[in-house]
Order: sequence, then C-alpha cells, then structure tokens
Amino acid sequence: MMITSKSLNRKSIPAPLPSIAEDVLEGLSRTPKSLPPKLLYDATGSDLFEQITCLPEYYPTRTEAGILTVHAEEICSHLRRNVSVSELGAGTATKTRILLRSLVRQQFGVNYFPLDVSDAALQLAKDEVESELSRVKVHPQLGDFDNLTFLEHQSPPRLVLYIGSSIGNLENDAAIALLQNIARNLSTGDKLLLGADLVKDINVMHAAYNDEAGVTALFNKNLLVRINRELSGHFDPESFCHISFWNEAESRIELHLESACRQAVRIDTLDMTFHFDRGERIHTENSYKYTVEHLENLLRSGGFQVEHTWTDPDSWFAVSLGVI
Ligand code: AVJ
Repeated sequence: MMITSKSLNRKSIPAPLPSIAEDVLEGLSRTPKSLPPKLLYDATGSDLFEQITCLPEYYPTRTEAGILTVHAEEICSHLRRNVSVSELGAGTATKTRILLRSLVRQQFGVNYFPLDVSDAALQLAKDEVESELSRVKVHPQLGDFDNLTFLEHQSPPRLVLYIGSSIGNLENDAAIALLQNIARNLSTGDKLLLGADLVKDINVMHAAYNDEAGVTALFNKNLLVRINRELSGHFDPESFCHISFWNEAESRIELHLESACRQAVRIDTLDMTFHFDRGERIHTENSYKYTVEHLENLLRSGGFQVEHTWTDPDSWFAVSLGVI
C-alpha cells in the first residue's frame, strides 16, 4: 500500500511564485550585468531546454541517461526499502523514469516529489510518470531551491535526486551551501544522487552550447522575451547575440547575451531604463564542469559520505551517490 499523509497532500498544492521583478532589477543594475539562470526556465524556456537535450551536440543528457540505464539496478541496490524519491529541478523527469522503473520492481509503490520552477514541466512529469508507472504516485512541488522543507515532510528513508548537472549552474560556495541545505532537511541514512558534467575536450563542450540549429541561442534569448512579457519590457531579442565560451580558469561554460548596438531598453513594470553599450553583455548562465575528485569533494563538503560514483566509458559525465 502507498502511504500518503495529509501533509504530503497539502504540500503538493502549488504556491504562487514570487515575481521576477526583483531579480531582474538587481541583475541589470549591476556591472557587469547578469541575470540568475533560473529565470531561463519559464514554460517556453523549459520547452526549449527539452529540445536542447535532444540536440546531436548536447551530449550531457544522453550520456547521463546511458549511465542510469546501465547501472539502474546497481544504484537501486544501494537504496533501502520503501524509499521516497524527490528531485530538485525535475523538468519533465524523463531520465528519472529510468530509475523509477527499476525501483518499482524492488518496492511496490513509490512516492515521487519532483520540484521545479516550471508548472508546465511538472504537469508533463506527472502525466508521463503516472501513465507509464501506475505504482508511482507523483506529488509535484512548484518552487525554487530556497525552500527545501518539503524533503523533511516525507517519510524516511529518502532519496534525493539532483541529476542533469544542474549543480553546474552554481559557483562552488553556492553548490556547497545547497548540498548542506539538502542535508539539513534529511536524516541519517538518507541519500543523494548527484549528476555532474565532467571536464573534457573543449570542442565537445563548446559545440554543446553553440548548436548548429540555434536552439541554445533561442533558449538564451527567451529570457528577454520573458522579461518583455512578464514585466512589460521593450527588449528587441534580435539586437542581442547569443555568446557561449569555455572559461578555463573557472572550469565552466559561460552563456551571455551581447548587445549588437548601443541601446536603451525600458522595462515598464520596473519603471526603469537600462543602457547597453555596443558589445556589452548580460551574463545569463554558468555551466561548471568537474573532475570526479572535485565532484566527490563537493559531496563531502555538503555533509555526505560518498558511496559510489558511476561514469560512462568516455568519462564525460558522472553520477555520484552520497549518504548522510
Ligand atoms: C540544465 C544547467 C544542466 O548547463 O548544460 C544547456 C543548461 N544551458 N544549454 C547545462 C543549459 C544551455 C544545462 N543545465
């Protein structure tokens, strides 16, 4: 029988998200200008990211899916019976289904709590998981990572999934703080499965963020479209170029939007006008790349002991299991 407590039901009611106004005002007032990557993931952005995951150049998703497919049974053998599963930044949960398929062979029912900032992605996740896996009950959690108390409300033992290399958006200190925050909401014996992209041939990494079809450029520019829609902004997305490059010193791919001309852009809701020089950039995303050693140290700094790390034959991507 599946255990669904009242508190779980209550927690699954989506709460309204705060407006993006504050983040946009703060980010565009800064020098150099920047915007938090989580703003990339509105309904359109999440959909474009789904398209990115299918691009021939974008290796991370299919490489991680390969690792999960080959090692699903072994990963699940590390888990205690009746584990509840939650996922940070679940998106449409396509890769998660690989693990859930193995898990329902080991335990009768699974409560699955996907957390995401995109309501549309969560609805898709729920529909697709529940229609394929009748023994999985999905409890969507709409929100960002600022509040992780929903983890505490689940019955232990717990498994938290933080896969897809989303951690790569975060600087080292923020990554450690997030892992510690996850740990704070868990108890002894609970586990975290952390997926991260590894450092590799620069050309391979570069191509993944500069695809031929231009989907990554659309994904990046959608941030301006979103600001236009949600804050009555007057960005002309065509007057900004998608820029992405490898920053060796920081071990990360950077995404920027570069103004093709000198221009002023008004955002009505903020009652502000922002000035851009020709060539001035808005830094929109970082995608850190790791070594296995760095990834395992990150887990330890977050308060986890490393149980095992799985990689693909080329060592392009790693999935590491930590325990509290
Ligand atoms: C969702 C953060 C893992 O860094 O590869 C993909 C985001 N941005 N292409 C990544 C992304 C542009 C992606 N993560």
